[in-house]
Amino acid sequence: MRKNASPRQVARAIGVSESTLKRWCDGGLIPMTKTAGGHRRIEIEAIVQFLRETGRRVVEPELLGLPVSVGKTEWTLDRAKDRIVSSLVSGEESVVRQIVFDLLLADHSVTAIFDDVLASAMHLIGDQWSCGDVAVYQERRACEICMRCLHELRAVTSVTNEAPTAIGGTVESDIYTLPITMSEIVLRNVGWQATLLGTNLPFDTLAEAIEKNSPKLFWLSVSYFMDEKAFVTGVNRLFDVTHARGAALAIGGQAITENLRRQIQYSAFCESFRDLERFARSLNPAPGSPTPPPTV
Ligand code: B12
Repeated sequence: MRKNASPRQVARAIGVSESTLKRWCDGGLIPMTKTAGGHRRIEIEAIVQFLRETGRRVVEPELLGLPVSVGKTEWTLDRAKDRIVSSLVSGEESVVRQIVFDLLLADHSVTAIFDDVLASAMHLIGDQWSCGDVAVYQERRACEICMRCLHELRAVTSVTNEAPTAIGGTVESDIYTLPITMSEIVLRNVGWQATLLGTNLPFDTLAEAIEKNSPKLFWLSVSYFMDEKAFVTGVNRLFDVTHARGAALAIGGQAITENLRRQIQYSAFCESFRDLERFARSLNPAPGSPTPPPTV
């Protein structure tokens, strides 16, 4: 994915005249930067936000570094999920990228894309793996394709330096990358300076990260752990460290059972990324967004 483009490229990509686009930029509807040489540049992230808010269609997406087939198909979340399952299993990465950006540009929320499409798709692939219809390499390739898509989505969700900070990771022996990466993007999308520490991290270093960085929010994704007793002790220690700094601990993940929830302390248990978004907004209400431009 490219980082920015010229007004001429953006105008062609969204099917308007260059003078109209420059008027929108000068009117503050689309943030714009200038190079040292005084040339106007527009961040792809700003165009994606503008298209989502205005519902305008992209006509030449490749000029923005997006898949050439983006913006030509209307998707329901269910139909998108089914198409993504078959594309992930067969390794058709460009189809997965196209659908994810179609949904994003059609202004589906990031949490809907994660909870209702990508996570559900991976659940179905897990079921197909467990009954032998999908091979291990297909499941792993699907994870890699999803991760590359997530990195592109992360590239179009930047945050300001004033934003409150959040750090997160997974505990020792938990090597699942998708849920923790999705959590980071969900938090960045609602205005948090969220940084993913990584997977498979001992409790000692997670506690040290909280002590050294004093985030306002610490999040844990738990898909797997080796020893329940050590896990419970570890999470309660992290809760004490965050609580002592007036920060919050949000936790989620399919390995957190009802029985486990009764043994661990946390500020919020999140069944889904929608839950995480709601909790993150309650800690840091988002400022009002700008009004959309008149149709031309
Ligand atoms: C991909 C995958 C792997 C990959 C992961 C690779 C990677 N790069 O991440 C690898 C190879 C690591 C793997 C390993 C194993 N796996 Co596996 N894996 C899966 C699979 C197919 C998808 C997982 C995934 O990413 N899902 C997508 C995420 C986004 O969904 P999610 O985790 O459910 O998250 C949702 C909620 O829990 C919540 N959430 C989750 N985390 C968080 C965090 C926060 C902060 C918040 C707010 C919310 C939240 O929101 C999400 C959206 O709704 C699942 C199938 C499934 N049902 O998920 C099996 C599955 C989880 N694996 C399973 C098993 C058994 C294993 C192994 C033990 C197999 C083995 N014997 O080796 C090992 C464990 C190894 C280890 N140490 O971790 C079983 C678990 C059964 C059980 N309940 O215990 C499953 C269910 C497969 C199956 N159908 O049997 N696996």
